[in-house]
Amino acid sequence: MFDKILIANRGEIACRVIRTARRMGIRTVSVYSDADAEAQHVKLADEAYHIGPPAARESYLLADVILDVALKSGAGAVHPGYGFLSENAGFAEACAKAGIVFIGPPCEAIRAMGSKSAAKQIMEAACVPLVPGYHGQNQDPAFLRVEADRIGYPLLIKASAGGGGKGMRVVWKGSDFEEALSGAKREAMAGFGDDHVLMEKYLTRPRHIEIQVFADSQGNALHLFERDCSIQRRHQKVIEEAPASGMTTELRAQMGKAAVAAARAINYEGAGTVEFLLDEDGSFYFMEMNTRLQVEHPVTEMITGLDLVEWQLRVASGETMPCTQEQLVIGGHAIEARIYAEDPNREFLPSIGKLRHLRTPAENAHVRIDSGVRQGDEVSIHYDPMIAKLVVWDSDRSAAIRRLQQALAEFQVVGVTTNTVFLGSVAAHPAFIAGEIDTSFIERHRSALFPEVAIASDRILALAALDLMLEQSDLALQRASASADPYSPWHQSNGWRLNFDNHHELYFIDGEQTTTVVVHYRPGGYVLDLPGGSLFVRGERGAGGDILADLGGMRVKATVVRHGNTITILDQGKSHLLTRHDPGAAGDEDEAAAGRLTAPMPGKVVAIMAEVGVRVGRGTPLLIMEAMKMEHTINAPCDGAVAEFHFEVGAVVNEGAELLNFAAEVEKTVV
Ligand code: MV4
Repeated sequence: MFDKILIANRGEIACRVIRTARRMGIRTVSVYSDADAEAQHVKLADEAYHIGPPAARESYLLADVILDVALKSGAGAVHPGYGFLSENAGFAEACAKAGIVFIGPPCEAIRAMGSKSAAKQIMEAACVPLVPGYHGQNQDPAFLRVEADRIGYPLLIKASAGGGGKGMRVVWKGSDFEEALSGAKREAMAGFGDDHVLMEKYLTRPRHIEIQVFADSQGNALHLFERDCSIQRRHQKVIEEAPASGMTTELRAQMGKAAVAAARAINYEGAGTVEFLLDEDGSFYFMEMNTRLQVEHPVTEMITGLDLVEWQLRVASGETMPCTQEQLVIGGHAIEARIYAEDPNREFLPSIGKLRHLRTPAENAHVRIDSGVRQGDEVSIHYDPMIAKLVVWDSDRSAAIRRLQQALAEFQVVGVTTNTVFLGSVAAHPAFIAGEIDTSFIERHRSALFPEVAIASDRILALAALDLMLEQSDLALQRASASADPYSPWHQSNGWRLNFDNHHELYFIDGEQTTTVVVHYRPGGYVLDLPGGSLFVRGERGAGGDILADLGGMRVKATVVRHGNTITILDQGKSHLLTRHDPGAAGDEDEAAAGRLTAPMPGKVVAIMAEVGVRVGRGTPLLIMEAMKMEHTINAPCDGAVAEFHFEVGAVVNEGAELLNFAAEVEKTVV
C-alpha cells in the first residue's frame, strides 16, 4: 500500500479522497491554484503545493507540473478524482513512465473509451447491447440515408467525437434527414474538429441507468449494482439514486452482466461506470463508459456499505478486490442531490460570491455531506460552482425521499443563490415520488419545478421585523449597561413614551416592491401592521442567527442572516432576501439612467460591441461577459453612446464592477 498519495483535484472530491486516505493511514498531498490557497482540500492534506493561476488550464490541467509535484513530494500514486485529468490517457501514461501509480484504469482502457464510435465497436464485439443504428466509417450522405431509413424514425444523429449531448440531432422523418445530417456534421466539425457521425434509433423516454463496475489486476471483475441518473438538466446530473426505482432482479442481473462484459472487453482495472439507456419496454443499450470514479459514487457506497476510494487504493496497489460478486448485497435506498451555487430562475446561471452563512444538516447514518467548502469560503467563477453533495439513505425509497426533503430544508446558504429549493421541488414532486422518472423529467414538469418567485409572506416580514427590533433592543441594553446612567429613560429599549403609541416604520425592498411594516411597541413584544393585518409578536435571538419567535401565538424557529442592509430569512426550507430601505440613506439612482453599467456577476470581458462616442439605440449590445461558460450581454439602457469603456477584452471583473460610462441621449423637447 502507498505511504503517500497526491490528489490531482480540488473541491469536494479532493476532500473526500483525503478522508479515506487518512483513515487508511496514507499521507496526502494536495495541489492548489491561486484561487484555492485557502481551500479546504489544502487545509486537510498533509502537504500542499501551489501549481499556478486560477484557470484550470494553467493549474489543475498541467499534467507535467502535477507529475513533478508527485515526484518532488515522494508520492507513490496520484488520485485524479473526476473531471480535470481523470480521463486523460496521456497523463496516466506519463505517471506510469515516471514510476508513479495512476489510481485508475490502464491508459489503453481510457483511450479505448475516448471515442464514442470506437467504444461502440468494442462493445458490439463483446455482445454488449447497442441501440439499433449505424456507427461505421462510411460517411457518404447517400449511404447514410439508406441506413437511416433502415433504422427508422425518429432517428438520432450523434457526433462520434461528441459527448454530454453536444452534437446530437433528432430526425423525425426521412424528408428531414439530409438537412439534419449536414447540420450535425457542421456542428461536429465546429465543436470537435471531427465531423464523423453515428446514427441510432431515437428513444423518446429513456432512463439513464449506469452500473458501477470494479476490476483488479488479477482478472477479477464485478459490478456494484445500478444508479438511476435520469434527472438531468442540459446533461448535467441533478439527482442520482441507487437502486433504480422499479428495477427487477432479473434486469439488474442482465445489466450487471453486460457492464462486466464491457469492462472485461477493455481489460479494465479500477473503478468504472458503464452507462446505459433503459427504454420503456425494458430493453437497455450501451451509451458510454466512464473510466473514472463518478461524482455520484456515494449512493453506491451507501447501499453497499463500502468505500470505493479504499477499493481504488487497494486495487491500484496490486491487491485483490476485497469482495466477490456473491458477497455484494443491496441494503436500503440512497439518493444524492448536487447542491450548486446557481440560480434556477436565471437559467441556472452560476451565482458567485462569499458563503457568508453555510449551515448543513447534521450528518449521521442517514445523512452524508461531501463538500469542499465551509462558511466564509468563496464560490468563484473559475470552477464548477458545487457547494456540496447531499446524500441520504434509508431502508426504502419512500423513507429516503423523506430524508432528502428534510435535509434539503435544513441546508442553509446565504451569500450566493442556490438550487436547494429547486431540488426540494423535485424531491416533493408526485411523479418523482412515484418513480415516474426519465431523462426529460425536468422539462416535463417545468411549471411545477420553477414556481414564480413569491413576494414575502406576512410570516417572513414578521420575522425580519422582529429580528430588527430584537437587535435594537439588544443594542439599547448594551448602551445602557455601558452608560454612567444606566437607568436613564433614554436607554429604554421598549419604545416606552408618555401618552402616545410610540411606533416605528420599517421599509423592506422585496424584489421590485417596497413593503412597509409599522411596529407598535407593546409590553413584552410588538404589534406589527402587516399587509395581511396586525399581529402581536415577540421572541428572542439565538446563536448563529436563529430566532425563536411567537407570531400571534404560533411558535416559529427560523434563521435570519444580516449583511449590511440585506436580511435573509431562512424559514421552512426556503430563503427570502429582503433589503432594508433606510429613507435617510442616499437615494438609489437608477444605475442605467446615471450612465453607469455594472457587471451583474464576476466574469471576464470577452467582447466589446460598440465604439466610444458612436450613437446606439436602446438595447444595442455594448459588451459581452463570460462566467462559467455562460455569456451575459450588457445592452444600451437607452438611446445614446458609450462615453468610456473601463475594461478591455480579457479583463476579469468582479460583480458590481462599473464596466462603462454611457451617455444617455437627451430627450428633444418638441414644442
Ligand atoms: C440518446 C437518447 C435517446 N435515444 N440516444 C444524451 C447525452 C449522451 N449521454 C447520450 N444522450 C442521449 N442519447 C438515443 N438513441 C437520449 C439521450 C439523452 C440523455 C441520455 C441520458 C441522460 C440524459 C439525457 C438527456 C437528453 C438526452
